[in-house]
Amino acid sequence: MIDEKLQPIFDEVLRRNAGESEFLQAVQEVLESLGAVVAKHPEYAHNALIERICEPERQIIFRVPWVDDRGEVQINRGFRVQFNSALGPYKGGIRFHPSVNVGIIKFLGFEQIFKNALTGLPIGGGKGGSDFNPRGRSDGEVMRFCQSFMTELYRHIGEYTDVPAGDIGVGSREIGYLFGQYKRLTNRYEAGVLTGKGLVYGGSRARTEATGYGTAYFVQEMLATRAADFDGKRVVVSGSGNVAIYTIEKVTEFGGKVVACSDSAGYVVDDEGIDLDLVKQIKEVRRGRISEYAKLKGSTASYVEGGSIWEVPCDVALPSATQNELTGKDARVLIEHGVLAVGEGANMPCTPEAVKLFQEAGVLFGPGKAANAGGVATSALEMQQNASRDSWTFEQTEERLAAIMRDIHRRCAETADEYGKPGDYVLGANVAGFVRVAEAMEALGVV
Ligand code: NDP
Ligand code: 2IT
Repeated sequence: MIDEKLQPIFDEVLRRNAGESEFLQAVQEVLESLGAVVAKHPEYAHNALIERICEPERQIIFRVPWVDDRGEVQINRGFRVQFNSALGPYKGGIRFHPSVNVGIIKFLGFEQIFKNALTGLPIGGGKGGSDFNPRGRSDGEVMRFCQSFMTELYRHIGEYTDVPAGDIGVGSREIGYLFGQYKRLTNRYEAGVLTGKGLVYGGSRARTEATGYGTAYFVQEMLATRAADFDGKRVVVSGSGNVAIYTIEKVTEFGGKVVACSDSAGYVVDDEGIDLDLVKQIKEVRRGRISEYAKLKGSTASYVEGGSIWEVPCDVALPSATQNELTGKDARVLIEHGVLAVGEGANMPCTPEAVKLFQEAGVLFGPGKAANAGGVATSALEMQQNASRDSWTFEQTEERLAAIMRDIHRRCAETADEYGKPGDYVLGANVAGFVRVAEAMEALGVV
């Protein structure tokens, strides 16, 4: 429920962003958390501060023409939403997926504001992307697409302005092509303009692993509040991309047994525990489908086409694919199977109904803006290394990441306690993130 004082703000957001369902869903969830804050700190509602947080500072939409391998001209749409720069340059990933539209980029950019604030690092919130579908495209096609995308984007970004990174469909290959074109267009070796770079041209160690590792660290902290840990737990991780792979890696290191993962076509179950080297071979090297896992692994593994991965019984569920992939129906099944904790590796993977069911059932629930903040936090560490022309060891970087995740957990938990909702990480994350942004916005005046 949105507090009656904040309802007119949401009504206006609804009117102005009609039909952008994911964006409206993300705003509604945050506004539902803010009633108690404005009661305690009326100054945060002055000068239309909350209305301003809900309106992007700048939205850029552009045409991306490119030539495919058959010589035919293709047209895609590019986006960059520069949502909030009160705490630092806009920061957030770029998503290439056919489903991308302005509402999805705005939801992601909005979430990013609070996530980035929670890291405690000096980064504002933004997000970008395109409806380009990299599936089945050659390296040459992906390169030409990235070059055309950057040919417009370069004028809007910069190390002090806006620093994109990867997201769905954008990994180190795409970041390399984007950085190459930025360098060519500007004639500047400005490493801090993008993060998620390869190690040989200014990337940070542990950035590839950071989101997944960070999610595992965050969930470990949640489990510890119930005197539990990953050891011996059955874990299900959806997706099999960057976040899923490194979540599986760290959870396994922590003693958990990951028994299932997926892609958009189906899921695999392996009661021996997922063989991560095989998943990496299929997904990172061959860019193949998860169905191949069952064929290659043999009798312990099975592949289920379509269906819901959340039917696989588990103690810990880590949705790490995409928004709204875990519904109320799935949540009921997980609760029936006795799930102890759910951590969002993806952005907003659980529907509002699912979140409510988990919380009512007393399941530990870590929202994405806290649980998956390790990726962007390590991007900020990459920016630090670029600014100081330094390069840290893997251990040093992972130690910083682990400390940041423990800190985010503590801040969310303490904020939930302060507002009389112990264990409510949704409230804790929204409020702790909001307060930091609100204080900066108040100080900076009406801009
Ligand atoms: P990848 O592109 O590496 O992997 C995405 C995975 O999710 C693939 O297995 C993909 O399957 C699956 N997937 C994507 N879209 C859908 C869909 N519509 N339905 C079902 N499955 C789908 O992306 P990431 O791992 O980087 O991102 C995963 C999630 O984590 C996203 O929500 C992203 O926003 C979030 N995130 C990413 C961060 C990062 O640093 N990369 C940081 C924080 C959050 P298929 O191959 O079949 O499409
Ligand atoms: O959703 C996210 O936090 C990301 N895709 C990572 C953003 C970043 O700038 O590293």
